Amino acid sequence: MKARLFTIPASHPGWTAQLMLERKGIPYSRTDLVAVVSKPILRALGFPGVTVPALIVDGRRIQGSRAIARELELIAPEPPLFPADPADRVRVEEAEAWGDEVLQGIARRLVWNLLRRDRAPIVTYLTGARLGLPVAIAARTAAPIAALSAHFNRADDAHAIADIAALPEAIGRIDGYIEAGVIGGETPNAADLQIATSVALLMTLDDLRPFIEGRPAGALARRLVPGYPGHAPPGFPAAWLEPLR
Ligand SMILES: N[C@@H](CCC(=O)N[C@@H](CS)C(=O)NCC(=O)O)C(=O)O
Repeated sequence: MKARLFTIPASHPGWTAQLMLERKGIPYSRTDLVAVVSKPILRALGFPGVTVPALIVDGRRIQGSRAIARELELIAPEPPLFPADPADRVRVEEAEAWGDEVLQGIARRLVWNLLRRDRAPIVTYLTGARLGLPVAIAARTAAPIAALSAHFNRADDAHAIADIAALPEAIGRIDGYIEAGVIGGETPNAADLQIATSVALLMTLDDLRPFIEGRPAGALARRLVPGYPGHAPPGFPAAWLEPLR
């Protein structure tokens, strides 16, 4: 079996796809694309959409972290990413969908909002990147990429303020999933791997980490996603962080 994963450096759903491939023991190669430029490249590679993660496996093109989870489950059923019990599976799929549709966006917008105002930390998010060009050069082209990414992802200040205000509920929800045993078990499921990468990305921000790291959600991310790249010093206006106090 031949698998090739296309992602963007420090992409949280890209990291989810990687963790799933690794858990399944599927050998793969990884190509990191520069954000924004990734869109036409993915089209040229024959993918229907313009986002990562995107996977070519045995000639088939699969795009999206949730679609990839299901494809990998078919190709390599062990260890499972979904519970065998139908009711448990519904709960895991519901948590996974929330992680994809809600939590991912919160993390993505907050990071791009911060990097748009302070570009210095961008280089840290490129740690270990397989871009095919030196990280220092990629970092130098980062200003327009950060501005465009913030624009495409609607990472404006109004969204960032709302996203920070939504964090207490989001982290509480993850802690609730852990307490209910939906995620956080010994064998990570698709929802674990979907949610933990977004939490890991949020914890790269010094402004947010203190609010998350002592919580079950933070411990889950540390356990499942060690070594997530990126570190940004405080940068949000203090008033925005009021909901976290
Ligand atoms: N929610 C989808 C979409 C993922 C998504 O939006 N990925 C971002 C990177 S985290 C992307 O490809 N953005 C395009 C860009 O930044 O140019 C998934 O889980 O696969």
